[in-house]
Amino acid sequence: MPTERVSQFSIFRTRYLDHEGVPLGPLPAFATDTTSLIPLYRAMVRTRVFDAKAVSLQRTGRLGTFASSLGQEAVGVGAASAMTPNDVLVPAFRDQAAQLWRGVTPVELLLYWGGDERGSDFSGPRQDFPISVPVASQVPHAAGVALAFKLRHEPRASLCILGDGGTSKGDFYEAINTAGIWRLPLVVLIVNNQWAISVPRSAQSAAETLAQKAIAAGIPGEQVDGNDVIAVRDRVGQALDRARTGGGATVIEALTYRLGDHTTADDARRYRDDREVSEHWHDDPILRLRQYLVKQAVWTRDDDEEQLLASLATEIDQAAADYLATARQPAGSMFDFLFATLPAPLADQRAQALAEEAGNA
Ligand SMILES: Cc1ncc(C[n+]2csc(CCOP(=O)(O)OP(=O)(O)O)c2C)c(N)n1
Ligand SMILES: [Mg+2]
Repeated sequence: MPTERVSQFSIFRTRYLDHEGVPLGPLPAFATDTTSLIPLYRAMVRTRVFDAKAVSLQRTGRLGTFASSLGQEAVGVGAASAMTPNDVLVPAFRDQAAQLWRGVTPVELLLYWGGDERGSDFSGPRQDFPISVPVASQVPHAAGVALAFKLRHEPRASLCILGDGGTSKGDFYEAINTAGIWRLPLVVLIVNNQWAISVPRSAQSAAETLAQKAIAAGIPGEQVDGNDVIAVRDRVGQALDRARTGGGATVIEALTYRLGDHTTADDARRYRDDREVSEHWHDDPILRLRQYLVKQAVWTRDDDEEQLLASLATEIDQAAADYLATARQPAGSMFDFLFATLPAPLADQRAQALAEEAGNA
């Protein structure tokens, strides 16, 4: 038959520590000084403490709907710790681990989830994008950021995070196609937490890996163990370096697991087996790194851990108090920051909101 093979591809997965925190081989250079991993560990625990506080604020009627990142902390911390301050983070709604590392404050995140626009007006990483709740709409934005860097000849990269479900959206395909053809300094990090609300990964795509979607865009795709913060930092770091030096875009699929409900508005027990969840607790990214640090004798389960938890409780309790003490914005604010000129129907709604607010005062 006059047929020849014209293309073939493989997808590789990187992991440095096994589930019990035992190295599978030599660690990357940044991790050879074990104490340099302690900030990563602290940041993962900080995210978890923050998430628990946010869920309890929602449960007691003091926060809006919230998306916990329980179990996924290594993805955000690993990725954000590989960025330079000049890179731009373009996050989805479950990426507080990355945002906190970048310098978004816990108070700002709570304001955001409490419905206050000022929560997106970061005091820290001014160039980072606000949270995107519309699934995958942030990926073309991130490609646009990368295009701007390229046109201005700036050695910076754009890091976009989205979920496994988001990779089914046209936005994702369009953005990576553009990134491929224009060789954009973009890293697209897929957080494959195995679920998109109640849709399991197996029902999301017939592709064997989500990383291989990159191949059709002409860019490299790979998997990383998303519960191994060392692996995430290493692979995202390499991709960012390549992006900043003219090597183009990369898609990285981080394999992890959503240990919590989709959001506080969800009850995952209605569609997910408890046993599946408890099995995944054995693969907790925080436990994995802690086991390694303890074995390396740079961390103790009692003193160091207790001190960390105590100082984080103080920090996050204070953030919650500051959030709760923040004076509300006037009702008109929700109309004021989207349009240069407010369309007439919205102007009517604005007037009505102000009148109701005055009546309630
Ligand atoms: C455009 C759009 N469609 C639907 C929704 C409702 N929605 C919110 S989250 C979500 C699933 C997202 O799954 P995934 O991309 O895997 O991210 P994860 O929630 O697991 O972090 C959906 C359908 C939305 N926010 N935006
Ligand atoms: Mg998901």
